[in-house]
Amino acid sequence: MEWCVSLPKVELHAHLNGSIRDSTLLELARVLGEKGVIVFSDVEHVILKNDRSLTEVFKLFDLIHILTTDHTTVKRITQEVIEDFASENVVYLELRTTPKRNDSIGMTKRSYMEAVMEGLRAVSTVDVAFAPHNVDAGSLRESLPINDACDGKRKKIYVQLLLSIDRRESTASAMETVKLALEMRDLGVLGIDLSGNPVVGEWMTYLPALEFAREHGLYITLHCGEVPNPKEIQAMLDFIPQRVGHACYFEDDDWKKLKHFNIPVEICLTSNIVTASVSSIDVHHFADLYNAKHPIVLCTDDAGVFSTSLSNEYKVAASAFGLGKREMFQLAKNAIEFIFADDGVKQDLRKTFDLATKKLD
Ligand code: 6MZ
Repeated sequence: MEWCVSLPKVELHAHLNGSIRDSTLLELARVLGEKGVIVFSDVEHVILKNDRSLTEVFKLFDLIHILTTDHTTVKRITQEVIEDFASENVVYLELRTTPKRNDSIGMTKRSYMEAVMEGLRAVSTVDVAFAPHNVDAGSLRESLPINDACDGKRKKIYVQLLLSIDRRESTASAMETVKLALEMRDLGVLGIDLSGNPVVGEWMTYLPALEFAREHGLYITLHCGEVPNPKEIQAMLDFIPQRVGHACYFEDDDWKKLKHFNIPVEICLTSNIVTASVSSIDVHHFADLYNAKHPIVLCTDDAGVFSTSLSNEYKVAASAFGLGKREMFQLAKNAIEFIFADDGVKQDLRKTFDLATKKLD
């Protein structure tokens, strides 16, 4: 495990509200319990529970969203989540979150995202770098913090943002999120994710917003095949997103299409096993995709909800599929090729991995 922690890693599928520390959730629940908004003892065991079905996971998200409603808390969790990823040597993080509107506390999708940005700026344990849209590699380097991960003094983590569309949203609401993402490109927003309870909603509802996003140059990743839904899986693959998440319920035609379009897959082992989207680790599609050299990247999904970390996901892969250190290093390094940031960032990350090769031998 120690080795997996010291390995530099790239995290491409992490939901902000799913990555919160249990201790923070409990603290927030206690405060709301004291205010009489919730009954703490009812909520405590839900937070600490380990096994959760997919249905229970989405109930838990409803609870988490009650706990994290206000701007101050959104800022806090963003800061903590970034610090947690950085502390286990994640060197590049694409953090995704659903912009939320809550009229009762004057929250708009934009003000929610501004709170996220404040959290990003509040990180103090590491240098946070991001690559604004349309900046060439040369000037990008100058815009980065002076301290470099390579100098051994302070760590650096790239943080880029993806805005999520929740499957409960209408076309208009999804469109609002895409427009917000376009407005926030200079603040490190690179793309759009479609997520939320996979048994809710219809692909055609989100399609206009996703097409609009693509026309304007945003990158797109879709939760695809988290439950059996053959028509939707085919429609999503025909859309040719830049990446898909999960791909648990794919059939032969789906694998063919995925491979034909060479679409990278964000693999979330612990999440898939805990929610029983895959019945056991030894039948997980990681093995087939890995052996076929299809582009894949190990991710956490919801490190808080599933009590995992990216280092742990590498450890799980190593023991389940017999990967050695060299294979794990290569797997982690390959992920650079599937990030949504530009070539300047990729080059910088390749250097970070090359330097780490010597230390990790
Ligand atoms: C689908 C998921 C998910 O956006 O509020 N989310 N959507 N499948 C999953 N697999 C278990 N895990 C998380 O983070 C929480 C939201 O991310 C999505 C859900 O919409 C959830 O409400 P944010 O920061």
